[in-house]
Amino acid sequence: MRLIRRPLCAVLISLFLFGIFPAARVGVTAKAIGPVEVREKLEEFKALYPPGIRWEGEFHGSNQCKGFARMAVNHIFGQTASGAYRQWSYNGMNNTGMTRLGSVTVFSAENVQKLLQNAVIGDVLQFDEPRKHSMIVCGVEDDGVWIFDCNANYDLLVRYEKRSFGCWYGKNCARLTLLRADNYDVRSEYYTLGDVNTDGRITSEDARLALRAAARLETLSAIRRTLADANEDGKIRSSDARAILRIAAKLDPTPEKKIPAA
Ligand SMILES: [Ca+2]
Ligand SMILES: [Ca+2]
Repeated sequence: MRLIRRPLCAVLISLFLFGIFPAARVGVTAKAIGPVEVREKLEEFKALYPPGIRWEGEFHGSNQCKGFARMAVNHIFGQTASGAYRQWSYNGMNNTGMTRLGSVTVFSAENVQKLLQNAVIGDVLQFDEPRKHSMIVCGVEDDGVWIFDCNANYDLLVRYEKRSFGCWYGKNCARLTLLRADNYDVRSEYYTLGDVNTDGRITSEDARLALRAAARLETLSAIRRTLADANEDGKIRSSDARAILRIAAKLDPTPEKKIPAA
């Protein structure tokens, strides 16, 4: 029996030394998460902590707005590969499991919109000292950003609302920083043709946006123009709005075509 065990041990030791076994253990990264899963996890979190409630809890050493935002981020993206809870500093420079994407120091609507032009659902917006505040980005539109946060008005209330890019104009703090979980794979985002407002569903609201764009009452971003051109003839006309409305009313099937977000 010993004679059989020894060669077996030798094989196992060789495998270990030559890195065949450790390969699964060394350099492990947290599971990559795409925007579709982020959206689902965020909805799950919003159901647990719905807008309007007061949150007076604590999350691994953080409370108020930051504790709430950290709790949401760790719920969506999980802990880091080494098992640490995701964390960031108020100035956005000292982070765990988070990447700083950029900052602005002058809070004009233009500067904030520029900072947010590549922001996606699940990113974090962080104000620096002395009036620090943490927020979760839930979507960026042409005229503002959807925010999910807690204690925005020193009342511990959870809020989900659209705020204009200029609403922080004149804010007395050092900078506003955009951060993203380091296991976020934003490139896996795809939109369905016809989903003009990119909320994951095709409804009459998408048809309305396409019709407004056709009548030049609405200026759509490049990706939304692509999504609004339902018949893919390169122009946005009322016929596109009609096609989208038919899909919304289930008279036509949902298009299979997916448009990459980035
Ligand atoms: Ca939609
Ligand atoms: Ca068209």
